[in-house]
Amino acid sequence: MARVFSGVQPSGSPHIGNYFGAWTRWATEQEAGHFYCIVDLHAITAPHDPAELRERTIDLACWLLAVGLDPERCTLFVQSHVREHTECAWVLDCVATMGELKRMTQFKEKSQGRDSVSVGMFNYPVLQAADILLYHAEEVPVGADQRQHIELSRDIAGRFNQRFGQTFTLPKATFPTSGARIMDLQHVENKMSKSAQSPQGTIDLADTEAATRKKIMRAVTDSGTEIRAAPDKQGVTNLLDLLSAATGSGVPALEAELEGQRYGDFKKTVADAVNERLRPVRERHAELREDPAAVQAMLARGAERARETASATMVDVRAKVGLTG
Ligand code: AQP
Repeated sequence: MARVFSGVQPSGSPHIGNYFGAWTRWATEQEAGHFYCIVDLHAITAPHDPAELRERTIDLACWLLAVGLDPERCTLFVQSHVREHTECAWVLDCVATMGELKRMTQFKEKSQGRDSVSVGMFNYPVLQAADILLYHAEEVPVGADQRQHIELSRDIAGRFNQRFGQTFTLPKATFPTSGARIMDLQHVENKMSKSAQSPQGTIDLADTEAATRKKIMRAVTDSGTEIRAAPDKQGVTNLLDLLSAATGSGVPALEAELEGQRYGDFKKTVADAVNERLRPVRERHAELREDPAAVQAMLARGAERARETASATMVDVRAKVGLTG
């Protein structure tokens, strides 16, 4: 079985893009040798409120448990609890190049329009490489937006191995068949995101069923009538992808099933499917929120387990690089 690592930032309210793009596979494929991480150090690369970050970290852990991650079957932990991540990132910073980091499209997008951009935001793909490489992950289940970062991790690992001898496993990204890139419901050219400008375009896991329905009913479509996936029908294509992710049916089968339906009825079908899928997750999340101390204790145990692997990797890395500590 492949070793797996994947992470999520506690940088905002989690949404259905996170859920369908990454988390559903985390829950269904989890087993020993899988590491799932709340990457809080990534969340401080942009301006943030410390109290909010603390609160969001616990809340995110509750969502991951609610989705079905089982700390007895996999390792769930918080990145900053395992100091080896930052140490490894520094070593990899000395292997990565400015040129390759400058090519990262997510950095270009996220830094656009900001007066000042932190060094952390620029080199966070290197910290992400450290996250993955510390656990010798072979597979990284992510949404399509992360493809370039995982390729960078692979390049950095290969270069390190060439320079210092075989140390790191070369990871590869894996993507879901549907829901790999859920788009914003109002601005369909942008991916759905925690930091989206319009809350109407993003369905948060924490939204009520009524709010979810309202957002889907108001989703941008087009002036046509056909329910089919096509490059000139981005809104409809996105809703079909969402329905496919929520129901497990393929898009061609859905197109055949929905033929002749009006957009309004189609949207109702999508809203019902999404709400149905999220109902048990939302209910379980509300229960877990009642005992934050238990969640914190579970995260401490996860960090202990993660540290065993991460510290063994760093012993090897230090020796390979020539550090005497
Ligand atoms: N719209 C999306 N569709 C499919 N997958 C998505 N993911 C994020 N958005 C979508 C996947 O969710 C996982 C965790 O993402 P993250 O929180 O670590 O970072 P992100 O990709 O930067 O997510 P956001 O929502 O866009 O956050 P902000 O706005 O804070 O940057 C990843 O596997 C990601 O691919």
